[in-house]
Amino acid sequence: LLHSNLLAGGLGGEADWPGALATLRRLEARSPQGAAQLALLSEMALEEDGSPRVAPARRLISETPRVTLGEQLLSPAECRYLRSIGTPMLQPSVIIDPHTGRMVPHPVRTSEGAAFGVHSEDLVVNAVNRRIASFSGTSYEQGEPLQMLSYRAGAEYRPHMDALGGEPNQRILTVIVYLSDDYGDGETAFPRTGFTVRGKAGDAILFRNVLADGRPDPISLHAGRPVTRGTKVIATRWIRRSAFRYPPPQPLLAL
Ligand SMILES: O=C(O)CCC(=O)C(=O)O
Repeated sequence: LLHSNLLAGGLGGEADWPGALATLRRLEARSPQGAAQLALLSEMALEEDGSPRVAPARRLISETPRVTLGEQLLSPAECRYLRSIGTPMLQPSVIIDPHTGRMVPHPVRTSEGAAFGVHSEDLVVNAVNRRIASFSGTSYEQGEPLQMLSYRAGAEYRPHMDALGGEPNQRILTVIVYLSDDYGDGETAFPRTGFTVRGKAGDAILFRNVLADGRPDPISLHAGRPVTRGTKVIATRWIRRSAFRYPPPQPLLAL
């Protein structure tokens, strides 16, 4: 399974979607997880490289901030699948400490989160990421690992910007996909203009984090309002200006 993930993601070599699919098919009979992935993939209309054959529909729902809605970007089965593989990996969410650059828990973000990184980006997650790239008019390579966030009653993500201070390869765009909708309140809010949005499960929103000159756009300040009932689950993909690379391991940074 890991081999097929790496082939699809192009880690350690050129991305090879047909090779990744063939590897997964060989495992189908003895791996329920592989079979579940193939069942979901068979419902997607994909190009040879795993990207969608038809670009997802987009609708502008706010001018300031400029927010685009992708209705039913993910199917109910895809939302269920992401929740089922992400939930066992959930950890308390962290933020980047601006003074030390380290990831630390903080009351600004009381959700739990999981990242589908190198080892856990399976072919379904990979195809979802390629669909997000098509929806946002960017390349698959520009995206950071897909993150799942889960907010129980009382949890929130207070107003913040996704753009990073002093980062040359800036997070220019954010895509949020709603993976559940049976919860109270918990809207995504843009407090500078008062715009709020709460997608149905499967819907996605896209917004820009930087101005035309590349500096962080203050209008992109946004929050996940406190959830009052049930569990809100979303998937977020932060999209960089150019291809995203994992930072070098800590010991290299300290040299
Ligand atoms: O929970 C939300 O609606 C907002 C999430 C968010 O701010 C983010 O993922 O950057």
